[in-house]
Amino acid sequence: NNSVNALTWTNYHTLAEIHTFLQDISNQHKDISEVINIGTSTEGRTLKLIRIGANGGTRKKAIFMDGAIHAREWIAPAVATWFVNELLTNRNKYTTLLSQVDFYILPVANVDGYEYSRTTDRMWRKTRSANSGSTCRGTDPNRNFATGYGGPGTSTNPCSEIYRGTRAFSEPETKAMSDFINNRSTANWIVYAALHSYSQMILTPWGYTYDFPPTYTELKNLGVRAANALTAVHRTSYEVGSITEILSPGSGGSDDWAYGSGNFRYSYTIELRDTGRYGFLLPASQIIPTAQETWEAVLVMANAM
Ligand code: ING
Ligand code: ZN
Repeated sequence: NNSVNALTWTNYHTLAEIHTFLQDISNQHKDISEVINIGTSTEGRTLKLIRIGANGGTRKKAIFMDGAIHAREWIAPAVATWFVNELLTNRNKYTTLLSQVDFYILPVANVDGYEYSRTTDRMWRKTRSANSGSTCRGTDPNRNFATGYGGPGTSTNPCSEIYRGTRAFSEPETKAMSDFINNRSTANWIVYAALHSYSQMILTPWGYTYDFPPTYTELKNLGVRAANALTAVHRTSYEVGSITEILSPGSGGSDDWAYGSGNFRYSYTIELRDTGRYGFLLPASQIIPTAQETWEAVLVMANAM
């Protein structure tokens, strides 16, 4: 079947190609994976994630990763699908890990925005929902989660790139993610990693306040270990710290919610390559090296569970 594994990591792909890849590779590895539709976007597209892990008992330790919550950050789904391919194609390398940990990978969280960025406006960031009383579209899904919702680093202006929406989880995409995480009784969530670009940073909560979270030392220590493993691959430098410490406030982010809701012990936003030379327009020739190095960081996180 020549449609199987029909994804490459030398160019960026459409949503349809990504979704077909997930289903095809899962069909080849049915014993340790499944594709789960977790919801439907504003424009009616399916939110597809893949669970990878050997069937263990109930409440298996689990890591959740999402990509392309922001539409223009194309490197995120490229890296996420590379992870899926790595885990399944080289499954024999990961037998012990996959017996202990379930990976839940949602390569494209903002499906409508991602397609809009591919077809119409390369620099689109937000969802594509209509805003009443405005001709501007979209909510920033990374300002739409409930923890710290409406705080600093957000906007009430529907035309803003950091528009927070009318209320927490107003977007079907963020609602689907939080419902899935809250309701997945077979997952013992430990690590949450949101894949974004760009800046080369591993960020911890909080984004909504300058205060540090109660377990900041633990979050930072694992983040530093992950960054060191990443850097060892291609000598790419990474910064590690809380969002407000090394960036600026942003409230309603997915990582603040993952941690603040109590669902996850560890929560990170990983800002992938680069530091601004190409920015969101990272050449496809950098997909594989970016994925290789980031994978080592993810393995440090997964092995800490
Ligand atoms: N950066 C993140 C953003 O949403 C962030 C930084 C993460 C802010 C988490 C707040 C919470 O703006 C990118 N590149 O999207
Ligand atoms: Zn982003």
